[in-house]
This record gives sequence, structure tokens and C-alpha cells, in this order.
Amino acid sequence: MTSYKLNNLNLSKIEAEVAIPKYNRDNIKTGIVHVGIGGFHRSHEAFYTDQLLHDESITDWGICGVALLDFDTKIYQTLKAQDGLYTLVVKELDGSLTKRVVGSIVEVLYAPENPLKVVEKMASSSVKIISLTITEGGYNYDEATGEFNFENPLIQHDLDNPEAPKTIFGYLTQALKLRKENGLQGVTIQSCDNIQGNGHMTEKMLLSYVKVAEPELVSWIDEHVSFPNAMVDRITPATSPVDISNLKETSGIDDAWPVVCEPFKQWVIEDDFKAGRPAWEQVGAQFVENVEPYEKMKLQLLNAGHSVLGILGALIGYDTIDEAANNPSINAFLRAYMGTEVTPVLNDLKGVNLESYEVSLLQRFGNVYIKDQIDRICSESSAKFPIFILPTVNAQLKSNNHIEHAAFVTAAWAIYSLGEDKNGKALNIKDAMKPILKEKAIASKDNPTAFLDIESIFGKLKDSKLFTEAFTCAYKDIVKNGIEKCILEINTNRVNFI
Ligand code: CS2
Repeated sequence: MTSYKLNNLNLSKIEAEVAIPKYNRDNIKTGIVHVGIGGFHRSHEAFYTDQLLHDESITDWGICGVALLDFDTKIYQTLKAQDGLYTLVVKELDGSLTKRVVGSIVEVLYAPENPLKVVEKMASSSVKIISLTITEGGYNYDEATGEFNFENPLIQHDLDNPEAPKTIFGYLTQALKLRKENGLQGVTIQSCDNIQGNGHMTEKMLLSYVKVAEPELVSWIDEHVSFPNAMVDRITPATSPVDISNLKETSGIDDAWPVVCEPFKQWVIEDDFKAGRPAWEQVGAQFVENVEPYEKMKLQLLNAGHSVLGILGALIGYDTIDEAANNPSINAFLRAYMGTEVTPVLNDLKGVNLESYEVSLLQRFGNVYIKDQIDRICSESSAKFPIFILPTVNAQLKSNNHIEHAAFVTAAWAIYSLGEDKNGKALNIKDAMKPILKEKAIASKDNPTAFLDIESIFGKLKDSKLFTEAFTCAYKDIVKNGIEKCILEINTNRVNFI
């Protein structure tokens, strides 16, 4: 079929094939600057906002997408060439595809090319929200100290070169300083990352930086900036070359970087916006007073569940999450982890239904059409483990409760960090801490708990006898008997705790 490059000019030509934005994009003003225009932002906040912009009375909430890092150049160039447009392809549970072109990103900027332009955009009077998807590791938090990591060379760079920043902290500081100088009113900094208390985390990390970089700005921030917490959710695998060619062949859309995702979506937000906000509740977001129960449920069940499936599945040699989720013994392992280790920790949460959440999670993980990459899930595990799994373990240890499954997954991660699956095939490990993970994984061959030495990931976990024993036992067992046999054993409670 004839295909058309996705851009403003060609929109009407593809209208017969897919839904397109029905609002006049030229009339939309930028009210949100969003940093991190990867797949998740585009399947989530940008999608909700696109739906809202179909209400013609709403014209103030267009998004300016910012590509912050050097390696974001491809997404910047793609969106720039496509006038900010992209196709969202929802992979439904029955295998059908629902496609629509999303139009809420009305501008794009590439920060390394022109830092000042980004600072000025963040400081412009029409911008009321600066939202972020900068990944768990992007917050520069050190688990060992519980503080901002000033040793990060990029942070040092930003302190030395305030006018040419590289990190989000340098950018926000410059932008807020300019807002203050221009006498502007408040602004909201809204994290959309998977972090418990993501608003609190953003505030704490930013203020740590500002206290050193620009101390006079601290009191202005206290008064003029809010940092709402939020739970964000939509499984969004990396787009594959097949997704791109299918879209072209079946719908005639030549989109260099469409986004694929699951049908489920959820966004629960604390209603604390300093300068107004879009009425996202009109398109399905929930505004609540306290998001903590929703965050805990999501991070400790969904995200942790993903890590469990990813690490165990990788060692077995699987490529996608559905393969792991549909393996009966991994599935039983995951259910036991959720039931005996996570649910007791979350039991007191008000306002959420854990049972139905767990049922829906297993269905989402098992969706064979999503093909979420195990490599994606296992990437940056060193930033994910402290957020997704450690809170469960620490809470369980406090009450001397079960931690065997978490210890088993941690041991499996140590073995994964050696770099090969059970068949000796090289694993594609992407992790900022890869060298130290490997070093400790090698040391673990003689002394298994060496892996737990990495305090910036595990904190003081090594001090727990209960955990180190379970970890050591699982480690030795996996080395001796192989991953699959050990999963079966732990499921039938036949693990030989030496
Ligand atoms: C995943 C998340 O990165 C991960 O490990 O668990 O990206 C997950 O897919 C999203 O949080 C779903 O909302």
C-alpha cells in the first residue's frame, strides 16, 4: 500500500486508516515542558493530554518535549521531522491493534544543541508544569547514604558550568532562577517515574543540589514550586523494527518511531499543582489526596514482578516477559512471591484492592501480543532493585517474615551478572553499574554474599542473617542444580536450606 511520511501535511491522507488529532494543533499553546520523550511518556502523559485536547475549549496544555541527553538525538530528530506527531499502537488482549496518531507534543527541543533555549522554555510564562520521565537512576539518589550523589561527574560539571548544564538538576535550577528573576508565579515539577514518593524524591534531590549551586533560590522554591507525587502505569515495550514496518505496510504510515503499548493505563496523581493543571480526570486520570497506597501497590507488585520475571526468564534463555509469565513454574514462583512476601507488607493499604490487582497483573504479564523485552526489564536493575524489591524485603525482615523468594531472585541476579544464561549464551546487560556488578558476581563464586557488598544498591541488607542465609543457600543451589530445577524446588518447598 502507498505510505506517507508522518507529518502535519500528510495527516489528512492517513485519516482513513487511523484516528488522527481532530483539534487544530496550531492553536495549542505550550503549557507543559516534558523532559524525556521516550516510549513511556508518549504512551502515557502525552496520550492522556492528546485525549483532553479534543475538548476544543482546552488550548493551553500543549507539550514541549525535551530530549536532554546526547544519545536522545535520534528521538529529537524523528519527532522534529514529524512535527511532533507519532503513532500510538495499542496491542489489545485479542491481538488486534488500535492505532492513533497523537498530537499533543507541539514542540520539541534538543538540550545539548541549545541549553539556553530549554532553560528559557522552562521559564516561559505560559509553562505551568515541568514534567519528567528521567528513569529511576536519573534522580541521582544514593541508597547507601540516602542522599544526593555529589560525586557524579555530571553534577560536578553542572556546578562548574551553571550556564551549560547537562543534568536535569542543572536545567531546573537555571530555569527556576530565571522564573524568579522574571517575577513569575509558581510552577509544578511533576515526576512521572517509578519511584516511591516520586514528587518528594524530586523535591529532596533538587533542593540538595540548589542548596549548593544557588542557595538564595531555596526559599523561592519552597514558596513557588510544588512537587506532586504520582503513580504512573502503562507497559510500553521498546518499539521493534517489525512494529515500524507493520505500521507502514498495514496502515500506510511511515512513522520512524511509533510507540507500542498495552491497553491498560493508570495515572493516580496527588492534586498539588501550584499554577493550575489540565483536567486529566476528564480522560481517566485519578486525582487523590494520598497516592502512597497506589504507588506501593504498583512498584512492589508490578515493577517488582517484572524484575522477577525478567531475571529468572533471562537465565532460562527467554527473550520476552510473556514467555516467562506463561512458564508454569515461574508463574507459580511469582504468585508465591506476591502472596507470601509482598501482600503481607501491603495489607494495610487503604483504597486499593490487592487481590484484583494481582489477578489483572498476571493477565497483563502473560499478554502474548505485547512481547515486552526481557532486556528492557533487566536494564538498569541496579537502580530498580532498591525501589521495587528492597522495601518489601526490609519490611518483611522487620517482622521476621518470609524473604526466600526475594533472596532467590537476588541470588539469580548475582548469577545473571556473570553475563551468561543457563545455556552459556551471552546476556545483553545494560546497567550503569555493570562493571561493579560483574566484579562482585565473580567474587560471589567463592563467597556468595560478596554481591551484597554493593551498599549503593542493597544498603545494609548484608547485616541480616536471615537474608544472607537464604541468599547463600539459593545461590549455591542455583549453581549446583540449575535455575529451572531450583524454581521447581522452591515452589514445592523442597529447597534444602543448608
Ligand atoms: C518496568 C516498567 O522498567 C521496568 O522494569 O517494570 O517500565 C513498567 O513496564 C512500567 O512501569 C509499567 O507501567
